[in-house]
Amino acid sequence: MAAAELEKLRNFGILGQGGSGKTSLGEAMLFAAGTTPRLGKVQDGTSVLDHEPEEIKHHVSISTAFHSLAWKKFPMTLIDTPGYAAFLADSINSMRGFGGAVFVLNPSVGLRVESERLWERANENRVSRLLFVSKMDHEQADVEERIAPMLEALGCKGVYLQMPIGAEANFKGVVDLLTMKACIYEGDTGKFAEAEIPSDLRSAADEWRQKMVEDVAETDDELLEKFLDGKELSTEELKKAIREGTRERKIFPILFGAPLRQIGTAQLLDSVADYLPCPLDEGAVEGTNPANGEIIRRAADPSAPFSAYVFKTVIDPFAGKLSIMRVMSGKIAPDVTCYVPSRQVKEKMGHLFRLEGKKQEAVKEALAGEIIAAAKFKEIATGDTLCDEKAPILYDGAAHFAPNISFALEPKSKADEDKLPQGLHRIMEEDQTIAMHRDEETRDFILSGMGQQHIEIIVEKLKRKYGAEVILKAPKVPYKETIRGSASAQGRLKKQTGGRGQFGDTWLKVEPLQPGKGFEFVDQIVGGAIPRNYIPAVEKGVREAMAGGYLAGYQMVDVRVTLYDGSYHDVDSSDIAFKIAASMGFKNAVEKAKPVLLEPIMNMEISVPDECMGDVIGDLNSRRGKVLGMDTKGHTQVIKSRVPMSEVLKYAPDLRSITSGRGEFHMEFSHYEELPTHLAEKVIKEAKASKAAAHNGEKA
Ligand SMILES: Nc1nc2c(ncn2[C@@H]2O[C@H](COP(=O)(O)OP(=O)(O)OP(=O)(O)O)[C@@H](O)[C@H]2O)c(=O)[nH]1
Ligand SMILES: [Mg+2]
Repeated sequence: MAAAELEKLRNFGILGQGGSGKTSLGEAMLFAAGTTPRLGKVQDGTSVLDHEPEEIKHHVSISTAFHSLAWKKFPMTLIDTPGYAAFLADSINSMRGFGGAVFVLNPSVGLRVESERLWERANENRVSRLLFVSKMDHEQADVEERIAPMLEALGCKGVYLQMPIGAEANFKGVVDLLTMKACIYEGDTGKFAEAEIPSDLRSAADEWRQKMVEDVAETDDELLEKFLDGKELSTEELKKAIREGTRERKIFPILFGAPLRQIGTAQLLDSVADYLPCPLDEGAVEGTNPANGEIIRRAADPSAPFSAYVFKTVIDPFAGKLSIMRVMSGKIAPDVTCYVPSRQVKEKMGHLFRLEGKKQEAVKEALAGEIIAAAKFKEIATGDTLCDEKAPILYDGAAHFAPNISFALEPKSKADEDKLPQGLHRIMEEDQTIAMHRDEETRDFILSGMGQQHIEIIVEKLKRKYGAEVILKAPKVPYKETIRGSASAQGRLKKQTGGRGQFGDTWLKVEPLQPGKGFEFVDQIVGGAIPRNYIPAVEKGVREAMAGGYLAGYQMVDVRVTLYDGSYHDVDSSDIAFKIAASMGFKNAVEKAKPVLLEPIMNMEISVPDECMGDVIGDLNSRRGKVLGMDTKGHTQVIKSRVPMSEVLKYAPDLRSITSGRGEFHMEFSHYEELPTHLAEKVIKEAKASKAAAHNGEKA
């Protein structure tokens, strides 16, 4: 791209909750700009944006997709992000690539939690936004009444730049409130003509315009004065104020459309060009000087030293690893040496590509402000800053997301088991929200992620891309153990086997601590009952015994252990003997101190249509859930509740069936509570059985 073109470049994200119509909008834009020969559809699997096989199969976006287009001499990069909770990390990380976005609202559903999370993150990332009210051909009475509570929940000042013409099946187009012309579409052809405002809509349109002018004037003192003096504001003046107000996020222009029927797309693209920022408008971005921690600011200036930020990594079946980055300053080309200040490594830039859906277009160089993919980096990962070693800068890394659910993966065969770690490792390069470890006892692979749907998709990818087939087993609940009472006991090891014996003797007291305090070790040995050099071994023995639990093998927490007496033998005592004695003493004390199991409790926010609320709450009660409160958002009820994790391990499909697919939920860990006795007995029994099975397996 030539430097002169940067002013026209628009990198814009498409953001919004799951299923709001983002990808369909992206497809309509690509088609309207003549980039694609026909309108791609999510439902038919013909979308160039939802191109991954798992996206095509499930009709949802899983990973952010990129495509360039040109609209009236404006080169644009469209960034279509996922909207469902399990995949939001990718959308949030992608916000580092763009300064402007189209935020899609779905008036027939209202606002769900995902929209609010995205909105907050877009605020933090200083993303300017247009609001696009989509699916206007859908059930749509009183659209303004539906939008008002959404704007309130988002806490933003929306300004209508258009008035819709017709509704539902009769939705035909929009009145442009700046030019006061009607744009009327011919059926679903995507063709439209400018016309006079139909006479029956004239007075409503005048009212809408008046409101728009007032809203826009309020963003600028000079304009406001003129407006209050009763003077006419010119279209140019209004446009300039809208552009500035949008850029500064004082206002959020509202537009309408129905992308599936190709209505409203051209006007939205005009607004992207007119009101969303170019990289130069986005202002300087802050980073630090890795040498001294000083703040440095870099604007998207192609003549500055080069720096780039990698916000996403993709493993492409043909091109291999692609590091998707935003050039923050200067320019880049293949063979440039990239310095990674966070790890002090250097790597040469590989071939550069512009991403076009699943395809890539090779380019020779890229300037500040452009989004570009570099092939085959070895060391460089998502979240890295790349820069000129002579002018180093370090930008903030990627946002961290803690996985909230774990499943056990059982390889189907030995061959699958061999392929699994390598495949997972590659998937983890693309997706930093998953974690994996091996269960010592069962030898299962434990995969943690952002939700059940997320884990299921990873299992599909493992099979398709890396040939590793696994069975998904019920997730494991990370129970913990603690004690409710205090007790003291002795732990004594005395062994005489031929030569040197083993001797250790400890007296320990255990007491409960406040929840969350973990572990405290108190040494009260006086008068040399146990020589000082054995005390660390005693503490180690206690810690190891705590990690192994007492009731069912789960980590014991919130216990104070006091070592208050003991004895030793001049020849036979050793670290190992004291370690074993301490562990015995700890178990003997715990046995008398009312040990209990603790279970993790989740905070859940469930959004459901009004009519499903009773069923969803009834179901929550049967899962030992507690409803904490309720919020109404349009026709959606948001239920805030606390539910034990063990009861909602497979909540997604159940909620889907109770609400016919219209419910959504988000959950995160809250705290631990005591597991009721009858359930604890079951967990203890299962733990014993699985230990016995593992033991027999070892012997066999
Ligand atoms: N009636 C109607 N349906 C639409 C329109 N746009 C999209 N849809 C439908 O809404 C559903 C979701 O559309 P998508 O474009 O996949 O939505 P999305 O926001 O990209 O979804 P995720 O990326 O998975 O969050 C699909 O069934 C679309 O066919 C529209 O303008 N009118
Ligand atoms: Mg999508």
